[in-house]
Amino acid sequence: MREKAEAKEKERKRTGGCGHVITREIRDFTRSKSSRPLVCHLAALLTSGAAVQSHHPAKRLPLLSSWQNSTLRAFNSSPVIQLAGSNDSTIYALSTALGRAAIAIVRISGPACLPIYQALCPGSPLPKPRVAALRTLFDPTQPPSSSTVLDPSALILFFPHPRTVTGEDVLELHLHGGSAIVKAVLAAVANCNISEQPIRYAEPGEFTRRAFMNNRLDLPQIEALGDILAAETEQQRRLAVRGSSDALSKRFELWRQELLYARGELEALIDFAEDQHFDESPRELIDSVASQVRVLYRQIGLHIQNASKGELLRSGIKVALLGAPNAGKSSLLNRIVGREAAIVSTEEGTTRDIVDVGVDIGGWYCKMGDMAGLRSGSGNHSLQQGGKPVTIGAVETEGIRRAKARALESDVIIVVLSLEYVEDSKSNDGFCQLFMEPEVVEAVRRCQELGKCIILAINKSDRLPPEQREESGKVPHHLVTLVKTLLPNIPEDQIYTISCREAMDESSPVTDPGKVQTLLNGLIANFEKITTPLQDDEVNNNNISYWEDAIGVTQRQESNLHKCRQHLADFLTRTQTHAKCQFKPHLLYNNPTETPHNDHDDCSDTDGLENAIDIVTEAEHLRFAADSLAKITGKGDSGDVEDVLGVVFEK
Ligand SMILES: Nc1nc2c(ncn2[C@@H]2O[C@H](COP(=O)(O)OP(=O)(O)O)[C@@H](O)[C@H]2O)c(=O)[nH]1
Ligand SMILES: [Mg+2]
Repeated sequence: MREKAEAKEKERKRTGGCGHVITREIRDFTRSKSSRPLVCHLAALLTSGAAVQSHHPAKRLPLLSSWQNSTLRAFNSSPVIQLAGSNDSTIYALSTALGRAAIAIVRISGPACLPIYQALCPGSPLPKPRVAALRTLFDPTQPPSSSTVLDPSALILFFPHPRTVTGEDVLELHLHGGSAIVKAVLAAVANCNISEQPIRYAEPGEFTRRAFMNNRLDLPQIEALGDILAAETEQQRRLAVRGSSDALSKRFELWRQELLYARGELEALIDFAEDQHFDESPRELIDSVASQVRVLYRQIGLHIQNASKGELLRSGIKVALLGAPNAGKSSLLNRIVGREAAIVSTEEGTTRDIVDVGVDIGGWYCKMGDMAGLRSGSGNHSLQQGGKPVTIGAVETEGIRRAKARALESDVIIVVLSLEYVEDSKSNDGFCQLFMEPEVVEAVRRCQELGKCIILAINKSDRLPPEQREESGKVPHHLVTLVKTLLPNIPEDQIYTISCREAMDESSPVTDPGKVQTLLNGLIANFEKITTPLQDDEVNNNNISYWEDAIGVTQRQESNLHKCRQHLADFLTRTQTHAKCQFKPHLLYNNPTETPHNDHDDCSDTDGLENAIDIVTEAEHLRFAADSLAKITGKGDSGDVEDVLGVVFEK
């Protein structure tokens, strides 16, 4: 039996772990200590502050706080990744926008920065590093003279490597921004003709790519850089600025190290279980690792949820204007965006398709969708609010279908109801009534079922009798009661009365005519609510900043977090399902492609053998999880940094 186990172990080592390729980090970790008992090995980690197995549950240090420092030291690997295109060429590009401007900046990066400077500014001393100096730029192909001047007073900055944006020597030429000057200087840089030092115009994203290659930026920071350049609203700017710090990258890397450490513990169990006397049973060790993995699992789950909140800031919050025809949806959109984005008409069904308008509301970017009004009716007919039958054509029917679908996929729904006049045949007079189209009520209920954020605007408040309007700042009680009869779950503080007509009156002495601004303030409060990060009080208690960083998780990072979490789930399911299983060292040497109970004859003395955990496979789940995190940061042995970079740089 022993011989068999040794043969298997030999094979396992040969393949780097039974076809499961043990990462270099793990192998170094486990093998470097192989001459020492596990106990010593763990004791060494303990002295360096690591969380190690303890008999006393209370003595166990929590994974997230205790694994941080020591394991980072133990595993700190910051591989220099060799990427295609990393060579000795010097690249240059116009870093400012094309077109006439006061200043244009040409940036040059690579080993030929100094020779290029000497060719453009012959005889002038190189400016002190990082100190701007005025220089005259000359055509490098001709002897310098007054007739070969390209720019009489350019500001030059030289940044010697490695502490530069790309990690290479960088030269910045701040030119007069005329397009002829820019063109002449770009041509001159290309003509510097420095032997054996290729100089070429940079590919899109190449400066950033070099920054990554030289460990000046990591992938999450590069993604945030894209967000910074694309930010149009205050919230997008804040999100991008947060992302540009390396806080998230450090967090992902820490988690990866923690998983490697957890795997290291399991691997050590595989390596030493047979030879060493453990004062902690394999079951206890696995339970301990599982409980730590569970904390990480929960934390990653929260990061995924917070990522979708960040996506609301990045891509915009989808807002739908839902209501019956003529309620004033298009009028409200126009009041909000401050221009006639949608056609306003008394003719019902004017808005047939969705009119999507991007708008910045209080710093939040929203995609405001004006849609066809919903109305009911059997067959092709519907009762209009005036009671007259109307025909709903095929186009309007499609518009209504789209409107309902858009509401269901929106983050926030503004339900526009309206106060309409109803003729009183007896008194030959009319009175004002809240109109609630059954189709609208039904659509709102469905949105409520999906947990959508709903805000209700009762439009045309100018039609209310003056005595009701004087209940300043409050929605008349009878209107709230009416709404509540059909939509009991709408909170009272989410009901507003507005008048788009009054809001149009620019000469009004009132500060918020028509109370559209009040409605918008309510909308902003909802935006704040839906974008506030979820927190886990057990992790980083009360540290809101930690969770605000989590909002910066991009879609690419989120999808890798999902994969990581799935592997952790697999690990937890397996180790929990087999909570009562037995462990035998020889099982730990099994080829993971074989099911453990294939070795019945080897383990006939083991109770509950069918339930035994194949520890190598479980350890593999942790490696896969760690690899998913490596793909986020571009670190480790995940091996597909090029693919990841491709995705990031495509943007
Ligand atoms: N009295 C009054 N009429 C309004 C108000 N808002 C909109 N309307 C009118 O209601 C009609 C329908 O407006 P519209 O915005 O096209 O409604 P939609 O079908 O919901 O998009 C138009 O004649 C508007 O002038 C308001 O606040 N007060
Ligand atoms: Mg309309």
